[in-house]
Amino acid sequence: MKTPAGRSTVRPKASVALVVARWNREITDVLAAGAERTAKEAGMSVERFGVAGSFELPAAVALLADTGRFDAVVPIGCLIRGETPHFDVLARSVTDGLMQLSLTYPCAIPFGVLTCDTYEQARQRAGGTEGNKGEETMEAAFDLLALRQMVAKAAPAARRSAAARSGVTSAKRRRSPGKA
Ligand code: DLZ
Repeated sequence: MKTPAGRSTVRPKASVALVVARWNREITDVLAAGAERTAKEAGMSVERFGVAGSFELPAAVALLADTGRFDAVVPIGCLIRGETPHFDVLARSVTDGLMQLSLTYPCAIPFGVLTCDTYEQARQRAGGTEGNKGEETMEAAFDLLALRQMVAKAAPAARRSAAARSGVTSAKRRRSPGKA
């Protein structure tokens, strides 16, 4: 499923929601553009939504995932360490919130939130020396989508072999319990 470069070769046509935090907008706009470009190049449709800051990302992701309209919901944000503990509190709660959602919903939910000590570090990760992490975030969503597609294809075969192991044939399954 992966090329030597580590990129998923399976590119299912998919519908993507991009949720972009406006805090540190000069950074998040570049990340979002990278993510959107990557999705569109793969033939996916993209709808873009905005929230005030990274704190609002998990709530927005949950709302969008609940609609059932999207194969992937991709949060984009940028947290930069300040002089108060705010950064650590936000970084932890946003990360935990998004992780929890990614385990709860069947749609692909990658992590597109930069957590940087300095603005310069963020800039280097938004189209600078460290690349564009928005593109990488979208690629991560592709991998999850490809995995989902693979598992969905494998599921019927897995059920058949499990049934065969337990001696249950489809004929037996079709009989009503009373006639067994
Ligand atoms: C309040 C705040 C601070 C201090 N720093 C950031 C940040 O670096 N990146 C970010 O995305 N948002 C920040 N916010 C805003 C919060 O995420 C949130 O939007 C507000 O507290 C309103 O709920």
